[in-house]
Amino acid sequence: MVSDTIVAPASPLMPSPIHIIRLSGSKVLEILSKLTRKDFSSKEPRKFYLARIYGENGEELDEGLVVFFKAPHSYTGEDMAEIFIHGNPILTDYIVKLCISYGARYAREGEFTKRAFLNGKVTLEKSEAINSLIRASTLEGVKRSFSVLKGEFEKLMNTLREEILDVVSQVEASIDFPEDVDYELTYEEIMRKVSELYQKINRILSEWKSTKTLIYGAKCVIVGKPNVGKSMLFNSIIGYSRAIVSPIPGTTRDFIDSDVDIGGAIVKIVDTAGVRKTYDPIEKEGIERTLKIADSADILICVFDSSEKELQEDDEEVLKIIKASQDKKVIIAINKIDIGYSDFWINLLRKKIEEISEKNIEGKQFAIIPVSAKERIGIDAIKEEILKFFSQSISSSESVSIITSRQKAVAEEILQSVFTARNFMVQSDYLGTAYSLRNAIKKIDEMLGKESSHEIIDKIFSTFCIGK
Ligand SMILES: Nc1nc2c(ncn2[C@@H]2O[C@H](COP(=O)(O)OP(=O)(O)OP(=O)(O)O)[C@@H](O)[C@H]2O)c(=O)[nH]1
Ligand SMILES: [Mg+2]
Repeated sequence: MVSDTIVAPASPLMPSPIHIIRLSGSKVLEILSKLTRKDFSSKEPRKFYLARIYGENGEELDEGLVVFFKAPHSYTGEDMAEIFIHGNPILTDYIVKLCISYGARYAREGEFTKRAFLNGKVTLEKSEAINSLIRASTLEGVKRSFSVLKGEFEKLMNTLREEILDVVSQVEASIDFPEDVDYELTYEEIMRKVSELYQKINRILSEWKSTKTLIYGAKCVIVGKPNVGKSMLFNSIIGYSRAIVSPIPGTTRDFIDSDVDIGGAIVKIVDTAGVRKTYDPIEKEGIERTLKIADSADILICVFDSSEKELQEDDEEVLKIIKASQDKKVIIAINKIDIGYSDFWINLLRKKIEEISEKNIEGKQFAIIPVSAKERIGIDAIKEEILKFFSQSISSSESVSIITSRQKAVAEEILQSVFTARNFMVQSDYLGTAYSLRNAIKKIDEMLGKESSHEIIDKIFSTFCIGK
C-alpha cells in the first residue's frame, strides 16, 4: 500500500473560471485542516463544503469548494481530496506548494490513476481508457474509450479467456486420460474451436487501425516539389499564416506542423520541404525529413503546380512517394488553378496515377482536387476528403476495440499463441496445444494488468498527464 501523500493541479495552469487541486494519501486530512482550518474527519465524506483557503501566515487567500473522500471510497482507493478554487495559475501553484510544505509531494504523471490501479480500483486497460478518453481526437474516439472504461473490453477478454480455458481443459483431459473415450469434444471439435478463437482475436485486432485514427487522430502531410504552393496551402488549411511563403524554390527547409479541428476531428497538418534533386546539404537534410514524415503519414496531400505546361522531373519524385504510399489516403491537390491549366493536369495526373498505382482512382483512397491556395478555392473539398478518412473509420468499426498500441501488441501475442496451438493440433500434439493455449490465457491476464511487470506499468502511466 502506497502511503505518501501526493498533490497536483488537475486542470491546466492558465487563467480559467475554476482550478482543481487533487490530493491523495495518508496526510490528506491533516493538510486540509491546515489549508482550511476545518476538521474534515468529522464531516460526511463525498460532499462539497464551502471553505476559506489560508496562506502560510494565516492570511485569507480564496474561498472554494472542498470534497473529501475517505479510503477506500475514492478514485485512488486512498484518502483523497479535491479543492475547487478560482482559476488563477499563481494562486493554484502557491496552494500546491503549500500542500508540499505540509507534507505532500508533487505527483508524477498519471500517479493518481496508477494508485487506483495498484489499489485494485481499476484494471490496466481501464486505466488506459481514462487516458485515451482525455486525449481522444474525435467524439467517436471518446465513446470507444468510454466503452473500455465501463468494462466492455474486460468482458470481451474474460469471455475469450473462458472459451480458451474450456478448450484447454478438454485438451488436457485427453492427455491425462487418453484411454477415457468419454471426452466432451472430439478432435474435430477442438480444431474448430481453436480456429474460431483465432478468427475472433483477428477480428478484435482488425479494429485497431480505425480506432487508432479515432482516438489518436491522423497525420496529414503535404508534399510536392519546391514552389508548387505547399506552404500557402498549409496556411489556407490551418486558417492563418504560419509558414513562410515565397517565390524562391526551397523556402521551407524543416517541416512545420499544426493541429487543426476539421469537422470535429483533430488532424495534424504538416508542411514539408519541397522534394527535388539538390546538392545543398541543408536542403538535402530537409528532403530526407520530408520523405521520413511522408512515410509516417495517414493522409498525403500531394501538390502539383497547374501553371506549368507539363510534369517536371522533380514531380516524378512526388509520384514515387505516391507509389510507395500503400495504404495511405492520397489527396492530389492541383494548385494554382487561378492561373493554371486545371483540366490538362487532372487528366495527366489521373493517367499517371493509374499507371503507378493499384489503387482505384475513383475509390475512397484517392481524390484529385483542383485548388487555388491563393484564392482559397478547393480548400473545403480537401477538408471534406480528410473528414472522409475519419468517417470510413467510424463505419468500419465496432464499438468494443483495442485502444492502445500496448493492447495491440498483447493481442498479437494472444493471436500468435492460438495460431501455434492450432499448428500443434494439426500434428495431434496435445501437449503443445495445451501449452500454447495456456500461454494465450497468460497474455489475456497481461492485457488486463493481472500479470504485468513494473516496467510496463510505469511506462503506461508515464504517458498520462500530471494530476490524472
Ligand atoms: N497564383 C497562385 N500563386 C500561388 C498559389 N499558391 C502559391 N502560390 C505562389 O507560389 C509561390 C510558392 O509558394 P509556397 O507556398 O512558398 O511554395 P512551397 O511549395 O511551399 O515552396 P517550397 O517551400 O520552396 O518548397 C509563392 O510565390 C506563392 O505566392 C496559388 O494558388 N495561386
Ligand atoms: Mg514551403
